[in-house]
Amino acid sequence: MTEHRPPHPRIPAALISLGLALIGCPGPRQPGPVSPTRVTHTVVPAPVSIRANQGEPFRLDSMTSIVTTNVAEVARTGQMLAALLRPATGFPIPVITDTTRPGAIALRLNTSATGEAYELSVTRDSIRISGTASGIFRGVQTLRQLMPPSIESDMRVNGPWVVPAVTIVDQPRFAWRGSMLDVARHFFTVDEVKQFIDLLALYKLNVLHLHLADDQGWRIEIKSRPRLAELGGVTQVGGGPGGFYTQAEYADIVRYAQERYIAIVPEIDMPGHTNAALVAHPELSCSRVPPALYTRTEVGWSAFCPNKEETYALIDDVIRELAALTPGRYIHIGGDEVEVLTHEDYIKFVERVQDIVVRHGKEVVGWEEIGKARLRPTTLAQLWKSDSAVLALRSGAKLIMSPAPKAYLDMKYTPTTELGLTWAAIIEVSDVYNWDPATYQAGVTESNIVGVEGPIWSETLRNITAVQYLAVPRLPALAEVGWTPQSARAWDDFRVRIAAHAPRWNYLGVNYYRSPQVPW
Ligand code: TNX
Repeated sequence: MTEHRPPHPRIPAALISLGLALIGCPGPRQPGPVSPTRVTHTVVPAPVSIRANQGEPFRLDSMTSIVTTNVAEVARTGQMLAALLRPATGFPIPVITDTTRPGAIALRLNTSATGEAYELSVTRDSIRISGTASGIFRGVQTLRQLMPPSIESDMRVNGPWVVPAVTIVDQPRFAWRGSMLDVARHFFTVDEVKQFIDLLALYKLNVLHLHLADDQGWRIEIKSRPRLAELGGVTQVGGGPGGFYTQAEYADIVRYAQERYIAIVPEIDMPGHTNAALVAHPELSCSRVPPALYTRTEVGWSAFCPNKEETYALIDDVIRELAALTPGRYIHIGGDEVEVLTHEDYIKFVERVQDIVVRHGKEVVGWEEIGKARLRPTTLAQLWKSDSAVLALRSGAKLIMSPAPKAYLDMKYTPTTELGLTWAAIIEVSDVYNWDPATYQAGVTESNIVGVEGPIWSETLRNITAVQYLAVPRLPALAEVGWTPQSARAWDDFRVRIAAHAPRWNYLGVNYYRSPQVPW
């Protein structure tokens, strides 16, 4: 996607402030002790800097308009904001390009801004959001959270629609802030995936990693290999009907995410977790014996045969079609939990598939086990169990931090939580919040990390309501880990802010866990 910038090199916040100071801008204020302008707010993730302006707040009324530049991307964000504001307020909220109109919400590109940075300033007379195109979209989410939760209502409700007079200067700590949805163990419809994307957008996440193939199901149409989805997509955990996305449906998901500045990272897990593919193509297993469909949840037992050219011919077809469907830079090749191949065969496989992905113009993400192979410096390894991620650093590859005891959002909240698993940990909201990706793993520093991701494996999750229950409020907590400077984060502050989001989730129809740690 156009605004999904390369994750590195990243510029430390301090250097950006210094740069802004040199060109005469105040730059982000350092978070610090109570100042006279300190503002209480409920924005999640907490912005880098927020201070109160003199004077009255802004009030939306029947005259409020949205003024955008005529850059199509910004105009589209303006239309999305208008669509959000109209139902609850009942105001017409025209979207126009007339810059002289008073009482307006103005969205402006700032050509010197980078990444997802934005500034938001509110006075009695206007609201201005400026930044990159993606930054403006992020700033709109902040504006949304500065308004009463009832702004999310799809029926007209009473205001007043007051926005406090503040100035916010904001940008993310990490370039990669994601979640993963496992659509293989249980299948989720296009509409359910879009609902999940809406949740990511509200909390300024910018990556949705889709786990598209596993033992139980193959979920994406591959036109040159139609058997994969037709035979491999027919069931799921527990034996339900499963399903798959046609390429047109998948492209619709990608476009929906792109409009929200979220990159879809497609994962085809291999060489293990491949039973569904082998049902369709038994010639790719070393034994050639056609396997049965699988609907239970053990892992580690299936594998593509790494010594057959047919294996790489199929992978080439799959990656070529996926690359054509992927505007983002990355394709995820899995690589986890292979218990039936030799070390040498595993390494050879990963290196060959890495070359295939690069030949199709994309870069590789893999679970941390791929660190055992020779990686390209542009490859990303996803830490989950901390046993081989540091090996990936030998080649200059960087890490996505998804340590299971902190970031696995498919774990139970408490031993009695009905949904979820327990193998990695029991994970309350504060556990997700209280860690620093830059100090979590010995041998890994901030410069080795592109960001954080919260995987949601779906062995126990049969619909999006169940996914939401495990994701909320832990995904907003992880979003703050990824966005907000470490020095500006505090659990006691977060728990109060996130409590105020419950009415918003109720209006949005989002299921959530009422953690006893949060003062609802
Ligand atoms: C481990 S995490 C897996 C998945 C399971 C998950 C359940 C990883 C790379 N592999 O196959 O679904 O645990 O929490």
